[in-house]
Amino acid sequence: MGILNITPDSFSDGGRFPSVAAAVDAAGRMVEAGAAVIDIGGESTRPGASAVSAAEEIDRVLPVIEGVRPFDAVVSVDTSKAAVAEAAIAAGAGMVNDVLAARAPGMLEVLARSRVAVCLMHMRGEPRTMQVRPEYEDVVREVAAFLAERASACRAAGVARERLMLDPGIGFGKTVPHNLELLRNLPALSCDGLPILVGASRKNTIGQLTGKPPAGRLAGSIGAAVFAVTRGAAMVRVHDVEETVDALEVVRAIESGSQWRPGGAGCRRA
Ligand code: 8Y4
Repeated sequence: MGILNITPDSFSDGGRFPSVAAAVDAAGRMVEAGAAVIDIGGESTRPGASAVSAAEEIDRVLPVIEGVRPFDAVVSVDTSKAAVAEAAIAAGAGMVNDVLAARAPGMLEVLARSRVAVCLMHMRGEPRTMQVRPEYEDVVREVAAFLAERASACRAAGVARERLMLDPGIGFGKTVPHNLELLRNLPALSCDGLPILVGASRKNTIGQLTGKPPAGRLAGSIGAAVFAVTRGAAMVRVHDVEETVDALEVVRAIESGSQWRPGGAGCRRA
């Protein structure tokens, strides 16, 4: 899953609205590099980021969804708002990536009325305050219990289990040790075998471990992605698709006893 943030400071062409063409180009490069999913988000979830109205979020993401839809990848909309999810689904999104795990008003109903895939992510607290001394008695059990409860809520609302993915929410109300413990225990997070998505790319935990600013976190992020996939993650959410796909392809070739042929296309875009 390649990350495409559509906020006024990303892809800005100087005006009030971000450049749709630049965002669509970036998505095309990620698909070319092997992304199966493009995650399009119009609201920053960073601590201290200002809230965005549903109408503003729709204005930001809809033209990009329409531009990315023709590509050979699933369009995911990164939103917690029912109205944004509904508009994105109508515009062709095939997945809703919801950091609130369908707790916002109307979201369960929108998801139930659709046929899209859904990622349910764990967040402790809310973005503004979530990093203020997060505490758990047993982070793995608590995150697993939350994800199981949200998966049940979705199924009770009419979302088939085949449409669900779970995500521990690396960095969302967790210390570095919490994040590492979650990564070490991915299989324990998967309530009856639902696929797991992991997003650690360039996050603060990678920075803490390497001492690097966000721009220097590529190698650390690849380490986390490779670890997550070898420990059972079905998908990783990353900024650097080409580099991560290369790393994962080498790992896959080694693990499979190598189906590789010189000069072949490898497994990329299989
Ligand atoms: C540098 C780079 C600093 C990235 C901070 C960040 C996840 C997610 C986000 C995740 C799922 C982020 C929308 C936070 N993280 N969705 N979204 N899983 N499913 N921060 O881990 O990337 S946004």
